[in-house]
Amino acid sequence: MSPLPFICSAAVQAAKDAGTPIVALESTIITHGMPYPQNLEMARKVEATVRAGGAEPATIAVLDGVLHVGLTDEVLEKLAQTKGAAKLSRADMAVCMATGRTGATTVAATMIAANFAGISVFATGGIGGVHRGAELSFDISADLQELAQTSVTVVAAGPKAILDVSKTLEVLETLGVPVIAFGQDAVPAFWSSQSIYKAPLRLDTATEIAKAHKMRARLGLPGGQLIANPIPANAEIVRAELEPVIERALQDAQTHGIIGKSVTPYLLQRVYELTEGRSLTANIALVLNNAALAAQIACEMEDNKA
Ligand code: PSU
Ligand code: MN
Repeated sequence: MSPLPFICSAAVQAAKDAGTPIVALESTIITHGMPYPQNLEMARKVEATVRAGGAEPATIAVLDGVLHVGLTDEVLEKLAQTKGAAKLSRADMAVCMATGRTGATTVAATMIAANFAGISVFATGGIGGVHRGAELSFDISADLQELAQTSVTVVAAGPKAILDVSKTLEVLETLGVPVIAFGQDAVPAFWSSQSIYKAPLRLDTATEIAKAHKMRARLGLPGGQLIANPIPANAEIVRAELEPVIERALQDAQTHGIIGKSVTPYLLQRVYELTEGRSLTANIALVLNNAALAAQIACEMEDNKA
């Protein structure tokens, strides 16, 4: 057994031994972000997309107290149907492991595990950020702090549109996190490819993204990069259509007194209901798109090791 408190799946271990690039994947999106069975379908397709891109997927979760880097299909299937899994961020991981429980990793916790396992690229849907009304609720995702301190390049479709995108960008700037739009000037907004905000940085190739990641390390800068990869145009729900839906979901959350960790899963579920499932179709499309780019970046990281 590994002296470090995590286990690599046989496939991930083989990739490590062979020097195959690896892409980390989170599990909260499976347990708290999408309903079954679409979550399982999504998880499988994301893994297949990473493989098609020449990298090995490593989905991360804590199962009965053990941190797993890479899940077998059987485990993935079980996790997708688990009702009581905890949602693990930086604050929760150690307690979950110490008490032998099962939990899914958020962006923050997945970054910690990936870094620990020597994986530098991670694909997800959207990162957590500053919630609307945070000036009153103080609800700011731990994902932002994690990006500031853990050296993993995270490929996402921008901050989730349920958030305050402008405040999220401000906090990321304060924390010194590079927000890099991929192939366009605007920050993408999760279900929509465009927001009204110009991204602080833009890169157009996976090669440059990998180079920038390594340059940060050479400069001794801690922390990762956020690659904001727009949802493909044919899958997006445009902003004008989505905004009233988000407003309504936010009102409902307030009426029902939803706070803390439950806010994001509640809002995603409510937007899903209010768009009659279209938000989920878009969510799956953007995750797949991010997985493909993450695989390219991971391959580039390996190529120019120097
Ligand atoms: N991306 C998705 N769906 C999700 C998430 C991301 O497409 O459910 C999850 C991620 O795990 C992210 C979390 O870290 O939502 C943010 O939660 P919070 O706002 O409570 O920090
Ligand atoms: Mn929160």
